[in-house]
Parts: sequence; structure tokens; C-alpha cells
Amino acid sequence: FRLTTIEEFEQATERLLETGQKVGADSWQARVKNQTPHCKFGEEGICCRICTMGPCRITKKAPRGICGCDAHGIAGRNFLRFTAGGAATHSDHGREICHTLHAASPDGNYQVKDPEKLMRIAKEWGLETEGKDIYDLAHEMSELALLEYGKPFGVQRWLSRAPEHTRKLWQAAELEPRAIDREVSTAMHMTHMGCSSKPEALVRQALRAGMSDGWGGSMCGTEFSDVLFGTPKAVDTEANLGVMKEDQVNIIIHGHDPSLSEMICEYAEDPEMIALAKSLGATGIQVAGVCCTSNEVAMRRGVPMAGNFLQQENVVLTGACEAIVVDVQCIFPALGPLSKCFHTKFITTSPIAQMPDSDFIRFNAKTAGENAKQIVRMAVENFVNRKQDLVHIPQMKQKATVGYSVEAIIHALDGVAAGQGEALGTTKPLLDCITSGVLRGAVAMVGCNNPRVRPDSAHIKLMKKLIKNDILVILSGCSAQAAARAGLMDKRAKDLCGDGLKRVCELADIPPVLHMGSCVDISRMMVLASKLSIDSGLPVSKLPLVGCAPEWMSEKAVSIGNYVVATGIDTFLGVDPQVSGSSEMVYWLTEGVRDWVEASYTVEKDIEKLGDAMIARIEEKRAALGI
Ligand code: NFS
Ligand code: SF4
Repeated sequence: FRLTTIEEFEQATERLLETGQKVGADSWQARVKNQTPHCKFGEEGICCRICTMGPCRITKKAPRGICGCDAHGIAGRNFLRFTAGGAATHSDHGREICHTLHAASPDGNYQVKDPEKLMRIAKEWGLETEGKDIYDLAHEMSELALLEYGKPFGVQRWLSRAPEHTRKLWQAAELEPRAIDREVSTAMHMTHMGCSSKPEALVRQALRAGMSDGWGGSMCGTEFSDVLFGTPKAVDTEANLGVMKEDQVNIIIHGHDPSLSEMICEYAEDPEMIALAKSLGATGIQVAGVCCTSNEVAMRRGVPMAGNFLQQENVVLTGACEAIVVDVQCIFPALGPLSKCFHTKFITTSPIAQMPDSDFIRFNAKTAGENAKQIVRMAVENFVNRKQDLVHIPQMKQKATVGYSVEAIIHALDGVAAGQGEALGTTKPLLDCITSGVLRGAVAMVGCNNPRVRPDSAHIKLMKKLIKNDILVILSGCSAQAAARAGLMDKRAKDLCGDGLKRVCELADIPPVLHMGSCVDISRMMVLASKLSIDSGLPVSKLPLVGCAPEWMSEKAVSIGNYVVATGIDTFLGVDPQVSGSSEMVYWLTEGVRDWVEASYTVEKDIEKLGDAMIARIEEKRAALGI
């Protein structure tokens, strides 16, 4: 066993780009060149175009926009709008899941696969569950959840999961999110021409808008996805382009909402569809994923992961992709023209993400089965159109064990606790390992990849460094896929760990880096951090636990960063959040917020230093606890 190296990833990509050249395809690698150098004003966050007196750019000669707003106000407003975009996106995904739950019925397209979890949440929300039909309860819960998006009074229900201490901080700093949509609206209102230009106020709302995502919309998304599609448990799968099969119909699912990907997986197993594929010369149907929708179905079904964000063009470049089926978010519009260079069908399905050069098959919960069947059929029938001389699938893949929901982590820990005759169902075994120093701490590594960083290199380099230092790494999003593709989610990767972590991996039978799911599933990490805090009696901020997004790119990632920091977890970024043109914004994000939430951001583009800074922070926290 050995890890796949970054160089090997890159060689595979090079080979695929050659095919691209043959057919005259564009690529993100070429477009990065055309876009370089980037606009300085944009990079520093000091360009404002929120009214038509502008656009205004801040320079030495022109220190204020026409309305008189300075660099701090402009960078602050930009940062808040960026956050609002991310919070809206995750939360709307969560809302769609609530609607899917509302459409669930025993004989319809969607069923409740984890009724026990539904009951648990219903009790948490104070509902009577005794003797209630599970589908009545599902509909009642989905309505309550949907009200969280627009409720006129009060704050998010999920906040009650947080430790007492954290809740007090949130109350004191006015960070408790009210209705989910309201926090996005407030953000848009605050950043309208002639409203807030004070960094402190803009950062405060940025944290609250982030909170409406992580402790609101995303938590709805995660929890009710589990109710509908099952709560993930450890499951084996594979990752990297080598999961695509030359002799099969390859359907790639890309995007985020499991309502679509789950259905596609169902119909790809339909005997009628498989028979059709065989009649057309294929040996079967292979579904594989890209981006977070891949994480969703990998976690619940063991569906293989073809790649992450910056590999989305590569799946088409294999020449063996019959259809790339997308819903929302992180989808390159480039897939339209690119798919036209091959036989690939680029199938869009959501009114939210409509793109030129795609086949639009509108997908919704009521007609999901029919829609999915139509999509699968379209892919299968496309198999005969493959151009054989363009087919090249890099034979590169790794085994991965994924599916570490909080429930699955506790289950693994129970294995350790039972061996020591301890109580089950708590995070105590993990806390014991941390207290004794067997584990030094934990890092939650999340987020995208980004051409600003050599793709995936920061993720993998940092993970290797952390596990070697006996730091447990929990992962989500494209970061998790980077790990899986490299081989770090293979249980045999335990040999790359320090002695302490290696022992934990053996006892709990886990890989050294744990896949916790998609980006909305970072809400799982908030639940885990809260449990650790409650079980240890320590504030979240005192636990030797930090967050990290070394290659992030999206608005969603900033929304996430804001709620992770607001939950008391120091967060380390490898890509600049584009506020460097304002010393005050830099101050508020890296220091000022600490007074409210006992945590803040660190930005460090040198990846080696970023890793050292995280380890140093973990050791500082240990020293402060005297462990
Ligand atoms: Ni997260 Fe998922 Fe990937 Fe980044 Fe995009 S897929 S929601 S935003 S690119 S990790
Ligand atoms: Fe310029 Fe002010 Fe208008 Fe922004 S709001 S574009 S700084 S005049």
C-alpha cells in the first residue's frame, strides 16, 4: 500500500488535457492563465459596485468612494455580501431537503429511512411522538423546519444543541440567528448603499448570517437528509477517476442535493435499465460522483467518488462519460461547451442552476422517479455514441472507508469503551485519548480546491503532517475527496500516523482521517464539538480542536468559516478572504471577534507554516488545560 502522489494526479490530468487539445476543448488551466494577473482591487476587497455612482476603487489618491465610504466599509460590505451568498446557498439546499421530506410517503418517491432519528429530533423539538404515524410526523417536522426559515420571532431551534457557555456568548454578542432567511436579508439590507460601513457591525452580521447556515439551514439539510436517506455508517468505497469503467455506461452525478443523486442511484440499479445497457453493448451501469453530491451518496451507499471540484472537467475528458448530471452549486458552466466536444450529455435539472449547452430535465420531488428514469435512460442510450479513439480512463484509484456521521463515530468509540468496561454512547473514549496525550487533538479540514493553490497539495500535505503528529483529522467536502483519492481513507494509512493515533485507529478500526460528509455536513462537526464540550465540561474554545480550509474558494466556505469561528473553533485559511485592503477588517477577523466568541481566523498562505500554526495552537490549548 502507498499513497497516490500529487505528481501522479497531475500526470493523469496532463494526459487528459492532451485529449482535450485534440478536440479543441477549453480548460480551467488555460482560463487561469488568461485571468492572471487578477485585479488588485478585487483581491484586496476594495472595489465597490453596489450603486451606479460607482464603481469606486480605493487608492492613495482616492481614499473614499463617491458616497464617502472608506476601504474598511467597502471591504466589510463585500465580506458580508460574500457570506450572505454562502448562507443563502446552503440554507436553500436545506430547505429543498425539508420539501423532499414533506413529499415523503410510504408509496411515493421518497421514504423515511431513519424513523428513529426523526423521532429523536421530534422529541428534541418538543413534539409528541407517541402513537403518531411516522409519515404524519415527517410532514409535521418538515413544516416546523420550513418555519425556521421565516419565523417572525425567536431564534433557531437547533441552537439548543450547543453547550450552555457557547449559548451565553452568542446571546451576549447578539449572534443567535433569527429566521434563516432574515439573516440573509438583513445582510443584504445592511450592505445597501448608505447603510452600514462600520467593520465591527458588518463582521458581527457576517458571523450571525454564517450561524443561520451552520446552526440553521445546513443543520436542516444534514439532519433531514439522514432521516430520508439513512444516517451514514462506516462503508467501503473507492476514489479517483479509475472508478469509471471502460466497458460500462458511466453516469457522473455532480452538485449537492441528495434528492437527485439518490434517485439516480436507484434507477441505475433498475433491472430494466441494466438490460437496456447490456442490449447496447455495455456490461452495466457505473454511477460515480463529483463534489458534495458524491460525498452524500458515498457516505450512505458507498458510491465511488470520481473526483472533487477541480476534477469536474477531467471526468468528461476521459471520453467515457455518457452523462454528467447536475443539480446546484460548484458546477462549472464550462461543462456545457466541454461536453459538446465529446458525446457526453450535460444534464441540468434545477431551475436554480440553468446553463447553456445543457439538456434541461426539470427534477422535482413529486416526479422524481420518472425524471431519474428519463435521465438514466438518456445516459444509457448515449453509450453507443462514444468515440472510442478519445476514451482514456486513468487507471488510478484508492480504497476508502467513509460514512463517519457523529452517530458512526460514537459507534466506533463504543468499540473502544466496551473494551475498557466504560459507558457507551459518549465521546468519553475520545476525550480520554486526548487527555492522556495519545491523541494531541483534532483538526476539522474542509473546503474546496482552488487554482490559487496547487490543487489538493495543501490538503494532502497538511493531513499527512497532522496524522504524523497524532492529530485526528475529520473531513468534509472536496477536502475529503482529496484524502480519499490520495489513499488516506484506506485503513492501511494508519502506518503513516504517529504511534498514538495509530493505536486509536487499530482499536476503533477506523482510518486516520474521517469522512464526515458534504459541506452542509459541517453541521455534524458542530454537533460533535458541542458533544465534546458537554461531555468534558470544557468550553469548545478550550478543546484542542481547530478548523482549516487550506484551498477554499466559494462563498459557502466563508459562511462556514464564520459559523465555525462563532462556535469557538479557531479557523486557519490557506487562501485570503479578500479583505486585505482594510486593516480594520483584518483586525476584526483575526483578533476582534475573539472577544465575542473566544476564537478567530488565521490566514497563512505558506502551507508548511499553516500546519505548524495549527499544531502550535493545539499545543497551546493543551498547555492551558495542563494536559
Ligand atoms: Ni463545499 Fe461542495 Fe467542493 Fe467547495 Fe463546492 S463541492 S459545498 S463549496 S468546491 S468543498
Ligand atoms: Fe461608490 Fe459608495 Fe456607490 Fe460604493 S456605495 S459604488 S463606494 S458611491
